[in-house]
Amino acid sequence: MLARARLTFVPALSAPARADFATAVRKGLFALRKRLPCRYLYDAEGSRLFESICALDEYYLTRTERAILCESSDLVVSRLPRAATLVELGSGSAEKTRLLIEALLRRTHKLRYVPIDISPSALAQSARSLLADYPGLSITAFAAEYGAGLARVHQLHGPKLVLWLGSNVGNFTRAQAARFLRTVRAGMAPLDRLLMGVDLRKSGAILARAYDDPAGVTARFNCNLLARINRELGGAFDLAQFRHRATYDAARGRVRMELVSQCVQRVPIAALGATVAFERDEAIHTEDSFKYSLREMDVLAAAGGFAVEWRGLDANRWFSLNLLAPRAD
Ligand code: AVJ
Repeated sequence: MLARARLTFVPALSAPARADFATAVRKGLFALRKRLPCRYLYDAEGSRLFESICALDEYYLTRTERAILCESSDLVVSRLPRAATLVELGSGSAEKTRLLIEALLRRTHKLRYVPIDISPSALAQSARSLLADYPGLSITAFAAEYGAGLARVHQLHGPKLVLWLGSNVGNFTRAQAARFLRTVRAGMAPLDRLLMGVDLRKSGAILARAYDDPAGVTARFNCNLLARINRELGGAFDLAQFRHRATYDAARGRVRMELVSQCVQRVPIAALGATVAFERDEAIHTEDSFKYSLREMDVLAAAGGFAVEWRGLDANRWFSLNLLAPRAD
């Protein structure tokens, strides 16, 4: 009961989420090159599958970022004003966030945490578990996409640390990432900081295993997008007739994920009143994951209006944690 008083849960403002999904599916599957926006991967089932990905040995990102955070959360926190609010974009399970919450609570006994996530189920679950573990914590949770979430962040008073972990930036093209950072920057005061976890360029073999694991968890995560169309829009996708494919384009520093039709097929989608036709080997592009060199990371920070104040790396230099300070301009 006490926990409830410390939680404010703000559901998504736009009620017609289903209509958005239908519109995106119609637009994406009737395009010449089929594609679906990756944000729709994260319904309750997709968020659960993503957590399973994070636990895979092959998916080095999560444990590597956690290791860097483990070593450096006190140092990061020491650079912030005392009363800072902790904001997180795409908080998911917020497991790694605990390291920062604990570091902040070592300095002050009260802390406000403002997680923003597209998945209401992941948000509610993580909030409940954090409140149970940290009596000094209060949470204002926003079930929102980045755009709507940022508008909320801009309304917050007082100093803040904004977290954008897990290399979530990878879903954006480099140009979109710079634009997004400028939007984040616009809502920040000089003493506010952005802590950004970014996956680095590395050998294609390591990336291939990370994005197409032998146990098939990533394949299930990707295929869940078709299952979601079946569930929510009355689609008739036979998941056995699609294959997960992840390819690394080293020149672009981009892992691309697709669902590849294994045969010529037609798939009715009731809510659209339409049928989608597939050639054999025709692909639906579902997600990109861009990787950065350290120099590209510097360029991105500068393009977003930030200076890299501190950077943490693992011994392999597979992942980077970047503390960004808004540049005066
Ligand atoms: C959540 C976007 C960081 O790109 O590594 C993992 C998503 N997709 N495996 C990533 C993902 C397939 C993940 N991000």
